[in-house]
Amino acid sequence: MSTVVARAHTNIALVKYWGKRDVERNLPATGSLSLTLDRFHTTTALLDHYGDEDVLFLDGDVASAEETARVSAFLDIVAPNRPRFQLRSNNHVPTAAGLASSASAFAALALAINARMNLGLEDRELTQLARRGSGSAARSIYGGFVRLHKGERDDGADCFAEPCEVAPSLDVRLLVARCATGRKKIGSTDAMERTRTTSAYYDAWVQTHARDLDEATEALRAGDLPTLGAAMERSTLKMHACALAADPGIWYLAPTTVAVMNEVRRLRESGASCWFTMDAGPHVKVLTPADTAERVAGALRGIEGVLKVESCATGPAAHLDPEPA
Ligand code: 2P0
Repeated sequence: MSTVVARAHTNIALVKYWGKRDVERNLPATGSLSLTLDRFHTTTALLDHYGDEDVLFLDGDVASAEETARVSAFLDIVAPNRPRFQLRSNNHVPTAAGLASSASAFAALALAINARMNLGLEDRELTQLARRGSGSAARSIYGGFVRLHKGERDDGADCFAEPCEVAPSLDVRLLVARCATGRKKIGSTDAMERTRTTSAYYDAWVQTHARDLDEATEALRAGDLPTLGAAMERSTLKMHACALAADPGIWYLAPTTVAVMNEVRRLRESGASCWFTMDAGPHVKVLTPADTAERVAGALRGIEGVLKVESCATGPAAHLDPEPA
């Protein structure tokens, strides 16, 4: 009958989510704050299909049984009596290497199923739906800077994302420095659970998180980039320290990652405004004002082992796409 195509852009957390308060409902133990990026996105087409099972194509290839099952389970939560679909998902994101392709993928899927089944969900409800697929996906429903509230309720009704208030003067870029090739060794869902259940620092991570989130939120409102950058670095270093202290320890940082972190600090000591953040992968994302982005990117490109540096601006909200996936 119909084909629905949705597009969602990926996001990078400045204040991180790491750990769940409810695994079944995928409720985060902390809030988070992110920037949706213009450069990386996922396009997902939902097509009618008359087989007994969903069929998922990822970047043109039939997906694994595990990947298909994850998507089918997500669609079943949303619409238990739905028909089966053929899904074509194309990632314009380096998959599973710490650039959060699951964020854009589940945000696009939430939008597509909402349209296809005429569910009539508003944006806030879409963030809650996307979160069931992947915690970070809640934030990719919106463009720009987005805050995900962890909520307190057991049913997750108060866990949702919303856009942040941002000072008009704030004009930033996020430089993505790719520091290694290949897929990550441990997925973030498993890594978060191991961290939560074994890391000696987990409670401290959760307890000190709100201060970083509130400071970053207020800094955005005030256009105070140094305060935002400091909260961002603090959050990523605490997240990685917490994962390092899991048993067995988890680390995503490669030698080149550390070289980039050192260079960012050196640049800052020499007067440049720039701050780093890393996710569940070796790449480093560097926040910097738009007017210094080229200079900072040039310095990062000069580091041995850095494969590519791409400059990202603020990306748009997830939307239905008239173009084929
Ligand atoms: C984040 N990450 O806030 C953090 C920082 C990675 C490091 O959210 O288990 O794929 O599907 O909810 O969203 C990546 O984890 O995890 C992530 P699930 P998700 O962006």
